[in-house]
Amino acid sequence: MFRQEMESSAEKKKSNIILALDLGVDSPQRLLTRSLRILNTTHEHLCAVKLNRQAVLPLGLFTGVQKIVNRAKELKLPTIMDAKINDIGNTNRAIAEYYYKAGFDAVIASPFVGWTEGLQPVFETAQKMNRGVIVLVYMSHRGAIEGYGQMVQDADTGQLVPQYRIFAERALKWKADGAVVGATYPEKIREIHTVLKDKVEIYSPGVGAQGGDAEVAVKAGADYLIVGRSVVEAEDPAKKAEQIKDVAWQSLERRGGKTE
Ligand code: O7M
Repeated sequence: MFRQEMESSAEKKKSNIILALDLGVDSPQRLLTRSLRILNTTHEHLCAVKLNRQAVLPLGLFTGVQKIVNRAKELKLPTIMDAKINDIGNTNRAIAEYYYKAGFDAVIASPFVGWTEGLQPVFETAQKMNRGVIVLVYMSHRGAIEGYGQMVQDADTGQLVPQYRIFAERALKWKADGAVVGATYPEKIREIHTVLKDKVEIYSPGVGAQGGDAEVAVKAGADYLIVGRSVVEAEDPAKKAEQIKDVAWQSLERRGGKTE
């Protein structure tokens, strides 16, 4: 359901850009006003909006953040809560339920906590409430290699494999609605894409401010690009969003679109 919502939003808007509404540290009132202003000016270039805990902390979930979620819904944009859920199952279940109740269409979760008493309750809650779960597979920052890139012993085969390959296989097995792979590592996108085989779409953050390139990331296999500072800190956020969208969408079309 979430996956279809994303696909139809992307198709309608001719955009595979997800805006990360990360506005740094400011007063709650100013953060809310600025968030809504940026959303209102950039929405036609977006296929979805992502919020992070850096917005939930100052704004509150059912007070400020929900206003942004509701505005996104009026603009027919799916919303993703980047909570990077990573606790025990009982806590994870409550966290997911709160975010879904606030209106989010999907949450992002960390596979490091595993399935049993880890992410299983999140996937169960998602199924019950008809929402999505996106899992991290390889993050965009340089330290990602220390966790996602470490060599680990595959419990099934006994062989040494990189952690991210196991996470990619879990994303498939768990029927995740998306996998996050940093745009800063196009070779990882390519490799993970061969595991996911278009059964799980790749969400790629790290374009612009972190050094990733939109065209390279999409060409490597990224389906959606998550973009924050390059847009929200631009002098003209709408123009910047449009520029990135044009590059990313054309690259996707040249690639032959998102194969089913
Ligand atoms: O474009 P930026 O660098 O300003 O913002 C990128 C956004 O993507 C920001 O909200 C990060 O929290 C998020 N992100 C990463 O930058 N790297 C990751 O590996 C994963 C995420 C993310 O979205 O996680 C789901």
